[in-house]
Amino acid sequence: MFLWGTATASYQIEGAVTEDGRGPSVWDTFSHTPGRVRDGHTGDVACDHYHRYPEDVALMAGLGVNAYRFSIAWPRVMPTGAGPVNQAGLDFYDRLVDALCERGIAPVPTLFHWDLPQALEDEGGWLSRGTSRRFADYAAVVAERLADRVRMWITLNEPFVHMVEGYGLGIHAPGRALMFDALPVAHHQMLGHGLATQALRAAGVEQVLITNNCTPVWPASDSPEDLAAAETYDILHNRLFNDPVLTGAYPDLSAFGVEIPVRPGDLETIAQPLDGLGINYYNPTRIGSPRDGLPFRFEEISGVPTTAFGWPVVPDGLRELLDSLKARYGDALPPVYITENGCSYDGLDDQERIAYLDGHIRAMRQADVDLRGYFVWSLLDNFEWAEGYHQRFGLVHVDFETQRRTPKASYHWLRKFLEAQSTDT
Ligand code: IFM
Repeated sequence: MFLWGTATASYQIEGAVTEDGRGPSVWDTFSHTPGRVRDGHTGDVACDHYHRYPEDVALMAGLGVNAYRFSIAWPRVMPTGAGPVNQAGLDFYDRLVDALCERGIAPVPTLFHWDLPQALEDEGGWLSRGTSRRFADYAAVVAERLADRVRMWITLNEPFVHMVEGYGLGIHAPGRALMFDALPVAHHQMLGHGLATQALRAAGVEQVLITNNCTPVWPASDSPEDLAAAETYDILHNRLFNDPVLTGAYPDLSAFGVEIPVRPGDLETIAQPLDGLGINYYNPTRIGSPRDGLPFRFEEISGVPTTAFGWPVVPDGLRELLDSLKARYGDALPPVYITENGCSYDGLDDQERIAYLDGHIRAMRQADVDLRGYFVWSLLDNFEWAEGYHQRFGLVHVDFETQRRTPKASYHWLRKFLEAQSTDT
């Protein structure tokens, strides 16, 4: 059955950050540090989904989706990232999974969507190899509780974005600005993915995926310098995270001048067979020749509409991306799930979002890949990281003063669209 779903993440919607034994995450620390998040917004309350999940599940049922991708907050389950398990935290996901199953909506949890327990960050976070092992231990705990009802699991969300924004540029938690010295974070996340996959399999899990944020990389021109820079950026953004998982090898990272700490056996652990590759697509990236000490420079994509975030809207980029994955990995490419696609726009009559979703769904259907699912980012307006509540990605509007949910025009459009689909598109 083709999965049609919506996607969210724990810190972006749950709130209740000190309730029922949850420990602090790097995002609690970061958002409470003045100057880090626009207007000092935090995820303390967010969409209050921790308490309002029945209403949110009802909204999904009304929409007609058959799957829901959410993430599990590691610090709810293990408040210090390791050691004692907080059963009350697990109970929340237990209730959520039951509520979804009752409505015929397949739960698709992601184990890590950036809210690392602060205690683990204090020991080096993803710069430390120990975090990979801790991640597998945590995966085993969650699977033990939920695997009887959850068929499909996602290990990591967007390890590229977490490495670059969290550890390279410091614009996301944990706020480290190490530039390319952040590259070990890629390897430790990949190793964590491999170890967690083994733990999930040992717990009897049927389907395991990883979700990568991918972008088609467009060279600014045909000049050899621009072409080489585009290739370098493609390695950093796409291949660094897809190659080891799908081919068991890292691409050539010499352009970044940093060694990654690979030990014997790591690549075999990382390249566990997968049941699908999750792809988050938002826009292509145009890259030109090196500048300012970087081996590439970003160039604006002009002549196309942009979202409220200023991101270029290029639906065909999704087809291009999927076809390029097939061309690169061939039979090693497992079934593909679009685990996120969406846009930020204001207003309830969000015709731009309707056009965005319609265009991207049409484009993905033109790709020559084994496509098995599509999840809209996002069900609700939510905490958009360093932008706080300023970027609204939801099919459902949230009034953050009252927590009132109001379905937007795009919600009603998607409901009709889904009604018209046969179950196995
Ligand atoms: O909100 C994020 C999400 O957490 C990860 N993917 C991109 C979304 C929009 O920026």
